[in-house]
Amino acid sequence: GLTRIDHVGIACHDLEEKIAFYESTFGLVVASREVNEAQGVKEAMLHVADGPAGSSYVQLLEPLGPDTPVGRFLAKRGEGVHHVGYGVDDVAAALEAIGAKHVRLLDERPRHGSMGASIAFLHPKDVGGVLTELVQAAKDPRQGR
Ligand code: V0V
Ligand code: CO
Repeated sequence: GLTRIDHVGIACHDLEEKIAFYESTFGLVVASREVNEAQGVKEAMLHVADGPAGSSYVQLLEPLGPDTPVGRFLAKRGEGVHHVGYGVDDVAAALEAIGAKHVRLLDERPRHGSMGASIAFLHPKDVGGVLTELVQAAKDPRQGR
């Protein structure tokens, strides 16, 4: 099952500007920055809190170009909440269980996510309009979570 909210993904035009906003407004601290070519994003994770099931973050996302998931989202809807990422213990097992319930999987197999996580997305049209990400954190705590 789902163990926590791992992160809320927020689409923006200017990553550095939004990082500065979250730092100065909420006092959040950047835990990691990464360019993920496969996902078409430059992203930063800002640490919010630590809980019994792991940590939670705000993920700020700037598109690498207009023809990417976040680039298309910004053109259509503008800046704002892009996806919710839930923690799971085993993303492959979660995909199998959820795929059996007529929810379309955007990823048949886990892919590389922020801070060494294994991630997979579910189609927003099958989750009430919410792009939903499953996140299995890296086992090695040095990788962040
Ligand atoms: C698109 N739609 C959304 C949406 N993006 N609805 C809710 N939330 C979103 N974020 C709607 C859109 O309004 C359309 O509905 C419909 O889905 C098809 O969208 P589209 O404009 O054709 O856009 P596409 O071609 O980008 O397809 C949308 C999907 C795509 C969701 C299939 O963006 C995708 O595969 N996303 C998964 C990968 C991803 O988002 N990566 C970036 C984050 P109407 O208007 O026709 O009704 S990477 C990340 O989070 C990482 C690395 C991490 O956490 O570690
Ligand atoms: Co994400």
